[in-house]
Amino acid sequence: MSDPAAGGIRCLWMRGGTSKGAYFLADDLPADTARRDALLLAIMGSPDKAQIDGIGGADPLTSKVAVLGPSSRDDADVDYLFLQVYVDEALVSDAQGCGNILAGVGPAAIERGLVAVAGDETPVRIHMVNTGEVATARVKTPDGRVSYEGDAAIDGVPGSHAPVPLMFQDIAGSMSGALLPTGNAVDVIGGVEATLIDNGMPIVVMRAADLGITGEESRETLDQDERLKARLEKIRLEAGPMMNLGDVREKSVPKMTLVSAPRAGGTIATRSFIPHRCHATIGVFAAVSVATACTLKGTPAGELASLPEDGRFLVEHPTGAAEVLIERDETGAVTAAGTLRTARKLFDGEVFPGPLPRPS
Ligand code: NQM
Repeated sequence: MSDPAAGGIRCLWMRGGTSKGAYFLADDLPADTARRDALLLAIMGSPDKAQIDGIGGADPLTSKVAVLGPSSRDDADVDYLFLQVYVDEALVSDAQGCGNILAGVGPAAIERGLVAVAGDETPVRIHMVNTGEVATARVKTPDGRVSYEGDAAIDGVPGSHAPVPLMFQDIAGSMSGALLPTGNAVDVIGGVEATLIDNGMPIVVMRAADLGITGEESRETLDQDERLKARLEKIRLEAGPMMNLGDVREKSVPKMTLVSAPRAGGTIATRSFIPHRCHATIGVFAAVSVATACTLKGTPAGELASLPEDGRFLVEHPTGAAEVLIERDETGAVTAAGTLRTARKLFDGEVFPGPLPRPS
């Protein structure tokens, strides 16, 4: 591993979907979790609202880390551990995965020589260490190297880029053990009807109207609504143990998703809290989980959704919509899911952490 005292640490800074993060090889970071987390906090500049002394972007969506290594299992090519580095708390959490940062993992694994190019398009099977599941990404590799250029556009990211399709299987109960961890499609918490669901990401789905908002508000408006956020946090702390996630005070799951009827021809409209700030768009696995909730009759999302005939669920969010592909069996149960993302290498070099906290 590179010695932080001696200099920089090898780092790829990439946009993955609508997030941004630092991609490291596991071998370039301390093996000891406490030392690794202290180093990542120093690299990002946390805890500090502005992350002024680090490379973090002062937003949970740009304070993310991917740790890559050779696959520890036969059915995958690369191991990917996701870490959320909190912005204004000295916390690094592995209690969730991230489907947006996942979009950069295939390209990064090829850039770092963990996966060999296999023609004009290279499939990369990614073991998502946080949840134990495998995703397949298809990466454009003309001329023997990763190409980031292309015609694919996703809402929340300006311009167009090379497509990175992602496919998932068996993601139900990724962190909660079951698609519906309480066994119910609807629970009532703090007087609010909620679907506690996990199809890749544990989320709590509630009607926006039941929380006193329309569901059309901007991210900025919702971020300033301290009363709403306090109410959501109270519900979240109750939902955590119900979803087999234990005490979630220091965890970034479950996410809180407020739904309303679609307004732009999509399936459902969402405002997603991750969990203490409103998402500028919506997380990939959160979108898959909401889309799955839309298929459950008699639930807040099921009642508001306008279901597509062709399996292409458009999950509306504050800056557009995310498309989720859902396959269902004859009983209507969701069997597979996928999405289209893009990713881009922003820089490749060495990062220099600020002073590390003294070990206690
Ligand atoms: O749900 C943000 C993001 C995410 C996670 C978050 C994500 C997912 O947009 O799979 O992508 O929910 O904290 O990067």
